[in-house]
Amino acid sequence: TSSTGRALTIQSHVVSGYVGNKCAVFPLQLHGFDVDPILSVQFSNHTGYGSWKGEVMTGDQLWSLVEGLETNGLLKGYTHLLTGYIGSASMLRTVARLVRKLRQHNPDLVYVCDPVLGDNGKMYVPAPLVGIYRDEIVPLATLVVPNQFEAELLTGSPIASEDDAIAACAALHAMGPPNVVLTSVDLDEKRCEQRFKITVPRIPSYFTGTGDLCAALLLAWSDKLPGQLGRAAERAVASLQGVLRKTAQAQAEAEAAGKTGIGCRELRLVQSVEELTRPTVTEEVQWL
Ligand code: PLP
Ligand code: PXL
Repeated sequence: TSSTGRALTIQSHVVSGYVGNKCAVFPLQLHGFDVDPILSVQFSNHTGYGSWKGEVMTGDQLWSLVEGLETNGLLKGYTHLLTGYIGSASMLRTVARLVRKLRQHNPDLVYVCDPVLGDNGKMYVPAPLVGIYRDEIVPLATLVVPNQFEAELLTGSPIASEDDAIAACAALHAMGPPNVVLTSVDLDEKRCEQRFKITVPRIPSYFTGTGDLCAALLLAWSDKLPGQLGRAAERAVASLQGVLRKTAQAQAEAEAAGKTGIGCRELRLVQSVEELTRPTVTEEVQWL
């Protein structure tokens, strides 16, 4: 366990609402990490609103920050790197360079990679990013956390059954990462590389930022519970479900009060300190 973890997190920033770094920084701070955010985009709000304003960071701009940190000896202390939504090929290739540089400073750097490509059958980044994640990024990850659709894109195989999900995990392991967590797997049907699954109830609502929060929580709990990814995932899932239940309740209250804007759907993160730090585990790991 580490109370002195230092995490660099490269993800979206939204002024209003909770996705990307707005989902990662606060939970990681609650878990005792020094958190250094880099903003891969700075948008007014998440793209689910249909319109937004703001800027996308380029690979060159990212590298300039890296050089600034290095010049001042600030690149040395990182124990963790977390990456989420990255919108351009140049930025993603620069991330690969950055991982190698961070590992020169700290060979034990833990890299948690959410290979954000899309969800529910729809891509929301340019298509060439699939090959870059597969060939250049995933091989560098300590823990990779694709959702079902992202795992399908990265492995090139559809996931329709539990056997397919296990095969996808094996294919992702074969690319390099020692730890793999598939998220939001939705199947038609209802060993020392340890395999587990966690079955959770579907909360009938619509959320954004869940994947981002999930990746941050997996980072925090797997640091607290080293070598026990199943237990760590159990707590991450419990925290996530706690936040989503609280959010769904707030959404229902907003709706009852006649509010309909998409802003009412934002995660109630700041209101969920207890869920984030002391989750009640109700869905336990099932070992496969
Ligand atoms: N949606 C829900 C309800 C989830 O619990 C999770 C992950 O745990 C995800 C989505 C994954 O999201 P993403 O597609 O953003 O990675
Ligand atoms: O939660 C993923 C995400 C990240 N970054 C931006 C987004 C979204 C989801 O809508 O809009 C900018």
